[in-house]
Amino acid sequence: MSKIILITGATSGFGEATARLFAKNGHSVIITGRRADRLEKLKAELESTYKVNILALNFDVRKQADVQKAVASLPAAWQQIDVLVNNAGLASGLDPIQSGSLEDWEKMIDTNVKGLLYVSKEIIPLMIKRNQGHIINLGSTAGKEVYANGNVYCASKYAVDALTKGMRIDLLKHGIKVTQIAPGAANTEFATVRFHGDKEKANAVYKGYQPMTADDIAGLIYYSTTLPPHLCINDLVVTSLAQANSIYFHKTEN
Ligand code: NDP
Ligand code: 8X3
Repeated sequence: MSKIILITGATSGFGEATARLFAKNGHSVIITGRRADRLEKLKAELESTYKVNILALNFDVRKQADVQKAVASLPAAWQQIDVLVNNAGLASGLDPIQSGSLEDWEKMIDTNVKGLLYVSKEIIPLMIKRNQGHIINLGSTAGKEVYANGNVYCASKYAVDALTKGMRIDLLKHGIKVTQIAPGAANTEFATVRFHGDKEKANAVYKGYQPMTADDIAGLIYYSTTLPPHLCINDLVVTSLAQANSIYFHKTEN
């Protein structure tokens, strides 16, 4: 049966790969993000390749009024959202707490924590009305163990971990599934964003081992939505074979 999926941050990485996979499987997808050109391009590509309905919503998850306006603009049929993938997020900087930038801190907290809340606040009532739905939050291994210089990014992902648990408890009686996917390192635009566009530093993050890809994570997000109605993955921590947790990697020299 075709479902309606809303994905935040579908212009790159996990979100884009997830949009492709749901579209490939015949679902209607609401793709969102700040880069309107990428949204339009992806919408056109998915509609023509998979003959599915794609709706693009261009907004910044940090702007509560814009989030509210975007969701309110959805035609009634599109408001029947079956799956919300709270994916939009970022790391900005990798500095010791004593020299971190306020601007980076605010960007991470406003996007990863407040943005996730703003979007959830608009979608949860629509799911409660139907007594069904599935919320999938992108946490991280960074939300399981803190690593050096990860401070605020880790804190924001610990918040996602706590919010996922809180949502799961509060939404139990409404028949809404809540899942956290907590990946380790995956090669997307994530590190380039973290290092403010420095590609050399970003590429170094993925050297000496085989990192996960956006498609790997999209596959798990998709899988979590294919379980029977009485099953819910609460928390799925996933890393490449070469990574044990936030801190321990097995990398080859070079
Ligand atoms: P990317 O940088 O490739 O994608 C991030 C997406 O988030 C983009 O589509 C971007 O869209 C969107 N986004 C960022 N800020 C905002 C904003 N203010 N408003 C709306 N959309 C926004 O990174 P990933 O795909 O790797 O990351 C996706 C999620 O997974 C994040 O939450 C990240 O923390 C998490 N994660 C990533 C891991 C990794 O190693 N890659 C591992 C564990 C978790 P746009 O810029 O167009 O707005
Ligand atoms: C992204 C993974 O290890 O860069 O959440 O924090 S890590």
